[in-house]
Amino acid sequence: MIIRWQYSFMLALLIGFTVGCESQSNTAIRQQAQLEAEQSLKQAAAEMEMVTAQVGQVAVAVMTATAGNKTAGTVTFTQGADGIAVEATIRGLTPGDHAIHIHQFGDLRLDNGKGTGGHYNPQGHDHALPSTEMRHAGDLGNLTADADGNASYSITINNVTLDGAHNPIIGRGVIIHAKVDDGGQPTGNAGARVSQGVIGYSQPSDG
Ligand SMILES: [Cu+2]
Repeated sequence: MIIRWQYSFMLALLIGFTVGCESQSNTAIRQQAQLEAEQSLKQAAAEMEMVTAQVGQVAVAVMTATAGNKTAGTVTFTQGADGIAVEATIRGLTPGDHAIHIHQFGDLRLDNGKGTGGHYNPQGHDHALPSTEMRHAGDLGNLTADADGNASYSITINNVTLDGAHNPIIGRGVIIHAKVDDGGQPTGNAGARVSQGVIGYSQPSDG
């Protein structure tokens, strides 16, 4: 009799314990799943916010002449929803076409522009003009100077970001060359570097 009572008691305890554990662990799993779902939602929202924040962000390269040249001006990079709008306003060129590239380094210590290294090409593509999608990330094509040596050039690119994960360009160099970029290998036969600048964050305008 006593044995049977003890046995029933133990059984009841065991069942109670097992059920308790199960419901406890189910609750824990549910809570964990909920937590994870909330976290991934929050992360997605944060990423969205970051992309939205980057739209409208502007970077600028102030271009100065290399030794023996007088080519100068500005190149701005504005992040839009569909890519980066590049706008160059340059003076002091010889009339005609001139290559414009993003080069690897933002190092202007050499007065011949060579401190900026080669073309910015993180994906290891062949050199090409912007009409070719697979090209150096820094291949911006050519700007055309008028008879007075002034050039305005606009191009929208989506193979780089200002400071995102994909081919970031902030802190890198911009070079304008003496000659036209003919799209040839390895770097378009564009000749000497007549103007150099570094891509930096622009001061937000008050307006
Ligand atoms: Cu170049």
